[in-house]
Amino acid sequence: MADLIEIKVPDVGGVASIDVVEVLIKPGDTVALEQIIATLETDKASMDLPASAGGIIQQVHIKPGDKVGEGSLVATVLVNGADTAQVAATLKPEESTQSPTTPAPTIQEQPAPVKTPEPAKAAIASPTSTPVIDHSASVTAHASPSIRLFARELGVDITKITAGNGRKGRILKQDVQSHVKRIISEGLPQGGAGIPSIPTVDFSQFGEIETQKLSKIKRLTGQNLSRVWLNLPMVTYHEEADITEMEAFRVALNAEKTKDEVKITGLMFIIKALVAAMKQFPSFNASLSSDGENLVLKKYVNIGIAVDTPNGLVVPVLRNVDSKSVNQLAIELAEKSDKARQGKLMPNEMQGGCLTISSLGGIGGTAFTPIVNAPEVAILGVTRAKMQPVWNGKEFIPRLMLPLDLTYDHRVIDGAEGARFMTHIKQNLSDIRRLLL
Ligand code: CAO
Repeated sequence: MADLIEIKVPDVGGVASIDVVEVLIKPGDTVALEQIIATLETDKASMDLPASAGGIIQQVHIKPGDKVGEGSLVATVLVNGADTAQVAATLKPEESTQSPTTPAPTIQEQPAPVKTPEPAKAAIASPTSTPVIDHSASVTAHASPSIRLFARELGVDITKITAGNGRKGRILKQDVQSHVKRIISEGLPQGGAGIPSIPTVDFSQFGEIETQKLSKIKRLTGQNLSRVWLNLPMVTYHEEADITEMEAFRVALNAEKTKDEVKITGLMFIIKALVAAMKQFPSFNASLSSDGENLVLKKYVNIGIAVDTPNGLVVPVLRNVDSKSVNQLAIELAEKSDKARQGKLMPNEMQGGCLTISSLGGIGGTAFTPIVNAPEVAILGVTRAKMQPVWNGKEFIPRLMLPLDLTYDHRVIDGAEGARFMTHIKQNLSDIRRLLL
């Protein structure tokens, strides 16, 4: 027995336009009744969308970035014998009258007429706490709305609970309770609690003013940056790399390119040098567990690149950069930064980063103190290279010097390790042949 069932967006309180943030299913997946299949978001709320039928996903009709409304088709599910009984619970009585002996159709067979169960109520968790710069699963807490609500009532930031005891790490009530107990017993700061707020000032008393709404990206980035600032003990270490030879090589490479080909900027070599240093110092390719007890070491190397866009800062992630050439990285970054500036970057293209580079080199600067994109443990800042007189033991010679700034989480990286890491990057940039070693 088999039947095709449509899963639709339920009534979410009259909201007309809902953003699809994450789609957790693909054709061929088997889903259980009530399994979360997508995350939706409005201006005020984040929602887990449960499957209103269990079975095999035939087609997924939404993708991240789509806008949906009540009744929008989310997916079509092929429900087999056992699962039909599950659907029956959510179907109107007249919709659940199938013969239990009907064999499941193959893909080639004519599909059974599509039935639409009552859409399950979307699970609402409001307001969302998911930041735009979301590079780790730990930020996207897996918890049901009731648990999110429970956490909020206790003033707990649920993203601090990285792994729950539920199925697939889902956060349970007892996980929230244990987290609170730990905070109380250890006296750990929750972030921001008790900090006096900036006073509200009526600026119009001093002259003409205009109020502009911050973009969504700026608001969410601001929340994330404040959270990091309050939670991480950060140190910034400054260094300079002699890139005179690297720059000559880069200019020569670009001279060989046609005008349609993507040019190589120094950033590509910086990515390469950073990755080499991360391989040498694995604690830089890691995240601290929320209880501060363990370091999670990553065997993959994905690098986030901060991109300046008209709507604010976004961080697309270049994946598996250790297996990509300088040319491939240049092409990929050009594509991703174009997409970012057009606001077309998908949420999954901004996730999974291991370390971030914030390069202001195209603009200027001599040094700055970037903020770590936690739960990453460090961020590399880059400002503008300039010719400087460098003493070679006998005389001053003109060399192109690149300023680098490394901010790291001092709970994970100590000062000496930070200095060694930067020395490694500096040596590799000063003589890029070392990157072959
Ligand atoms: N020193 C000297 N020149 C530099 C340089 C540096 N460190 N970095 C870049 N340049 C030059 C490039 O070579 C390029 O020169 P040409 O126009 O002659 O080719 C020019 O500056 C512009 O480079 P770019 O910025 O377009 O390219 P990029 O690969 O260096 O950077 C990107 C790409 C996406 C990182 C950048 O465009 C960007 O958005 N930067 C801003 C990031 C930001 O806002 N960070 C702050 C975050 S807050 O922590």
